[in-house]
Amino acid sequence: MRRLRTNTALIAAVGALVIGVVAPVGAAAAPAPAETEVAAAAAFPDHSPAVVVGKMTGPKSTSATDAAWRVTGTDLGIMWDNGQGRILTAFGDTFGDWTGPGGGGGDWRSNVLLRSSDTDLSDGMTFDSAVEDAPGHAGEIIPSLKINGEEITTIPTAGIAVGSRQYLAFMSVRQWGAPGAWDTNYSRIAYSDDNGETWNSTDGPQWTNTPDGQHPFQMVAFERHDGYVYMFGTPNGRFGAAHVARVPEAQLLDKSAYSYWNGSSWIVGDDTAAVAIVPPNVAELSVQYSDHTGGWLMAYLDENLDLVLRTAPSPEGPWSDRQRLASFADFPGLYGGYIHPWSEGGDLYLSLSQWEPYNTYLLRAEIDANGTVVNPNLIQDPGFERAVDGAMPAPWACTGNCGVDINHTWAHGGTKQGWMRFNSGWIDVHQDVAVEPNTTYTLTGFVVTGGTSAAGSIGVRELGAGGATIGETGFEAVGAYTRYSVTFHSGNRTQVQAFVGTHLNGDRWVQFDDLSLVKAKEQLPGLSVSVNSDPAAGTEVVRDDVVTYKVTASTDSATAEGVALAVDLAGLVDDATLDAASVASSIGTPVLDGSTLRWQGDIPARETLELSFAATVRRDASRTDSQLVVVTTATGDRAILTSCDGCALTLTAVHYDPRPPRPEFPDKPGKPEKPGKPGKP
Ligand SMILES: [Ca+2]
Ligand SMILES: [Ca+2]
Repeated sequence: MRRLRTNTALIAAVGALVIGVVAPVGAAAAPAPAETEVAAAAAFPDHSPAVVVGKMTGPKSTSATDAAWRVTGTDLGIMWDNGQGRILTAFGDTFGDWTGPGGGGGDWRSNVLLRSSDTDLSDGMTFDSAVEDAPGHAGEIIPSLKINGEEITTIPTAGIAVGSRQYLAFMSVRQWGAPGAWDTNYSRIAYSDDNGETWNSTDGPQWTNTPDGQHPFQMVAFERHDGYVYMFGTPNGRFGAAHVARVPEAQLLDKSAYSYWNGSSWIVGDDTAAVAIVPPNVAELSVQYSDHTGGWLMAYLDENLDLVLRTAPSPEGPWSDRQRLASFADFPGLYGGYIHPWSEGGDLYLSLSQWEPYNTYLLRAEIDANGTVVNPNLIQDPGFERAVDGAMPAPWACTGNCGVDINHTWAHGGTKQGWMRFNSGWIDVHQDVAVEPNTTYTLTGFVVTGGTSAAGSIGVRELGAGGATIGETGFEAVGAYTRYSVTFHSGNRTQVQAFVGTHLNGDRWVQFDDLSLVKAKEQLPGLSVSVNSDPAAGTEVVRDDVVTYKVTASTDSATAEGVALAVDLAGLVDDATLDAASVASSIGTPVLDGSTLRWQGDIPARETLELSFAATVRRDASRTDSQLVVVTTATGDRAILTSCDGCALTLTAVHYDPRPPRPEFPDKPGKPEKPGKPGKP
């Protein structure tokens, strides 16, 4: 159907790729990307820096819009602040009975409107209400004739509030054409004085398309700034340039009050004066004035079918080079990419559409104060969309039985997701990730499970077989796709292995999709702990031996950090006697709490806490479990544990002293050896 891309279009788009490595804007001022980022970009062309935060619409979406309002398949998601504490979000052609792939199916509405008061976008975007035409059914807010060749549909392109009035620009689409092409009749502004519940879609200003189909304001983007509403525009379809007009915000419905940028000045009332401010191909653009950069941001779908970002000091430009936010390679069939108006402080949230499964996703990218895209997703092929068949694509790898499903009803995003399945033992899917040392990161993924319940986890560990876990978060029986996150600190590492894994108590499967590993917004200090004993772990000891233990803890913080240590001695004092007088620490005072030695306090910057104690092996040690086990756990008020060497430390008590007898206390002679078998003749 309409925006469907053919395979030919896809191949042509890939062949025409010109962006290459993401180009920084204002290169002189922009800091060089970290080496790991450069290496990642070089190793994996078309990598998408933006991450999937949540699914906005349809089945498995954050607010289950399919069940709530019969919004099962939809696209676009054009968002604006209604000036009353809510985000209004307009969607395009919407189907209650979606048959896909792409737009199509029963219960068709040309457009719908959902409202959101969600201020925490970091965990996805929820919707509170919809404009309904029946309970539980989102209604069409702008009617359309639904006659092909006359007016097949009416599609929202931009929204803005001025005072308590809501304005929505829409295009009257005469007919859909070849991939990326369609013909509009006109662009018009509808308005609502009841928070979007009802709309006047007939009386607002209208920009009728020209006979050649190249009128430059058929699809528009709105942004308010300095008393004006700026209206950025492109012709119908995806192959035109961007232009800009502006109108005093109180005169938004007065077409004669609009002025058009002609390259040097604003020309009132003459839309033919408008010149291109961004060259083709610009589609489905979205523009925001950013307090973070003190400039303008423009997101749109470019001719490579990537979602890109440009920045400018003023609406008319000059606009920077493109930076990729999300690629066709990672998000096949992507389009749209509308900026959430509550994006701030370097967070750039966008609604991205995917043709299959014909729904919208909340993406997050991060920009610095220059508008340069920074802190990209370090997971490659995060949604498994680069898989060419059912095999797990590199750089993903499996321990055990795993693969990729190609089925949009199973995937969280796009049409593919990872799976693993088996009956017993442990299985996991993993990817090595280059990281910067002493840095806080967050790993996130969407997981759903089935079959016999068992403990699973998503996390990071040391590279190599049996690598120690650095950080993880657990899951068991997960009935619907659920978002799991774990924040960890890289410590002294330059690589970690991200994984999703599960134990198995019987037939069990786990599906997972849309993983991300990014630098955390809040950088936290790392806490390193190590435990040593004398004699060392693994040594055999005998009665009356004295074992001394030393626990050290330090952080990489520039300030004092609150830390709590718990040294569980239960596995020691059943075999040895703690020498209470030996308990000492370099800072503060440890407390013996039952069989747990606790220390709590602040470790000053650049200082190391040393906690020590000693125990004497009892005569009956070998008649107990013979294992002298000391287990140490550590937590920080802010600091994250990065390593815990020797935190499970074991020595073994043996009955007979394997060493030569000491002359002053000779052991009893042992049993005489049995005579050996006589040798064969
Ligand atoms: Ca939220
Ligand atoms: Ca996917």
